[in-house]
Amino acid sequence: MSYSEAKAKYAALGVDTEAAIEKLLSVPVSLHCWQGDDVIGFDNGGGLTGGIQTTGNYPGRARMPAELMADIDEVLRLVPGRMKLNLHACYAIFSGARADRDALRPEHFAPWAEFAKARGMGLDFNPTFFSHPMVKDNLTLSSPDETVRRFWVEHGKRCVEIAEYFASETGEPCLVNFWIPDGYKDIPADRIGPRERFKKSLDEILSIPYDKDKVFISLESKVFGIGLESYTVGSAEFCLSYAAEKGIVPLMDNGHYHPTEQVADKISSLLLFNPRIALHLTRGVRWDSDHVVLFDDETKEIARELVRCDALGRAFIATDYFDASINRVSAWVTGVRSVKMALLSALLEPSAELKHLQDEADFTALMVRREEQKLLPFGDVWEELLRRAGTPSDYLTEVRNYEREVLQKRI
Ligand code: RNT
Ligand code: ZN
Repeated sequence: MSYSEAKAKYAALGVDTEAAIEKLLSVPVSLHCWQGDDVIGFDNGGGLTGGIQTTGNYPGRARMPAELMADIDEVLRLVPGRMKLNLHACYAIFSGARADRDALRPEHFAPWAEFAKARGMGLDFNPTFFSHPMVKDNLTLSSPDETVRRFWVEHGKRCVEIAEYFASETGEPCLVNFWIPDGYKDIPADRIGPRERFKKSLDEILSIPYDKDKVFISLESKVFGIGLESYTVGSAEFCLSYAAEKGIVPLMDNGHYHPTEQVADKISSLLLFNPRIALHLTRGVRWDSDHVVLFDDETKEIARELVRCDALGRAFIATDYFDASINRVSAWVTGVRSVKMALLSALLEPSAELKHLQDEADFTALMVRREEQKLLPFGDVWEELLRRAGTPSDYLTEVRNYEREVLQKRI
């Protein structure tokens, strides 16, 4: 079927495909830089800690800034619409002397600012509270060791400054997301102590002045990590309450809840109490495994909620996964395209009619209409969008060429 026929089919339901395509192309998705190198970065010995894990050893991992940047460029060529780039502090680039995490400065990220500016992209940022010797007994901002705690508070402050630099350089707001791995493998004897210290540390970090129109600080909760199964300092309750009290942004990662919990269902509640929300889109398989995001029911329902709640302008949308078992560029592209496909399909939903059926309690018709919609020619609208964005449709061929020309030569 051609796009014009698809357009007519959607129009019959009152859906404007032109408006959907235009809207989708304008919504930025923040690309996580860490899919390209298995969350290793450039400032440490290469071991990933913090209760997260990449699995697989597919060849071609980016080992240095130039390789990671080249891979990101390849991804950008293969995904349509607006993008931001989401960096972690461990991706600092040192031209001269190295700086530890508590001494990072904007200059250590100047090549990334140049990279983003040259591509017309905004930047987001994350302090890195893992893969570092100052993580003591699996604790950072909640450590009872004052030297450790202060080191990480300093790191947090430096990262807020770097986020402000990114925002000034790119002219786009920068989301700086705080996630700490802190927790215990076994049943703690003191649950409130670490949380008190975490709260105090965050208060200290937030005490530095920053431009609230340019820098948005978010806090990401979690349920558990590997080796940290019994207790997580930054739990959902802690992070939501803290964000609400301080007026910062709550961030939900859809891998960070019990498997039957749905982030899609949580979005509306957060939107009623927070001007902004942030999301990490991932795919947990039985646990927070960070598989590549797919165009699946979970992702589609999250996208529908964002659209139905008219929240695309209030949500910071980012990807967050790491698969080292397949071509990493392909993993990146599949995940980002899935997010964008989910958003486009949400924009193509005749939501006014469905809401009406719900309010009329006509659940029979609601079910039938929803099932019918699954057969609409979504693929033709997506193909048209790719064509307009100048994005290749068959990205597997492109990825294979890149693998042959570039990735295989890294061995
Ligand atoms: C870990 C969190 C966190 C990280 C990144 C690398 O479970 O999801 O967001 O994945 O910061
Ligand atoms: Zn995350």
